[in-house]
Amino acid sequence: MSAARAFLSLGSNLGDKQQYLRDAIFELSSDVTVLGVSRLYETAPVGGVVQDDFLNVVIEIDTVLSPLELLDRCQALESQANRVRLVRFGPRTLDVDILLYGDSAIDSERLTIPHPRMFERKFVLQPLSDLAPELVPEELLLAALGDVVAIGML
Ligand code: A4P
Ligand code: MG
Repeated sequence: MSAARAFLSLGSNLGDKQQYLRDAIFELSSDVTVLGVSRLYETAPVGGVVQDDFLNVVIEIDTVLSPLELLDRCQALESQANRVRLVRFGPRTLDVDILLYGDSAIDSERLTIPHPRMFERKFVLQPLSDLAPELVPEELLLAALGDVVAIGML
């Protein structure tokens, strides 16, 4: 299978957030090529659950994994980070979502690409625009939800 360029969103709002993000990228780099990492953002929680602020980044990768293989890999990273699913949209040590996979459009039981909520969320669009501004129209970025502040690099 030929390689595809994909974008992943990583978020954490429990424990040593920065370390969870670093570890996930380090782990991933053993089987995908990490092409870029956005700035690190501190972001207000979106989705209605009262919880601590998140740290969010977006990474760009080159991968020979299929979309479902990549999802399995992302979910394995979440389990490794001791993530326990208690509340939908609620606190988590690590959330890894596939935003875009080449120009694929997928709508299956386990996987929807582009990620269905990415275009309304500033914690996704702002870091994505660091890496690929051509993919993020200015109007969408302005209309997107949630406060985000760049706090440096991971
Ligand atoms: N799934 C379908 N499509 C995808 C995709 N493109 N990437 C399925 C990853 N997973 C995908 O996800 C539920 C199911 O979505 C998976 O089993 C997979 O088959 P989950 O990660 O288990 O559950 P979740 O994260 O609680 O739900 P979901 O729907 O992923 O939540 P979101 O939309 O990711 O929201 N606020 C800030 N500031 N920063 C954040 O990072 N994150 C969330 C989570 C809410 N608010 C936030 C943040
Ligand atoms: Mg998720």
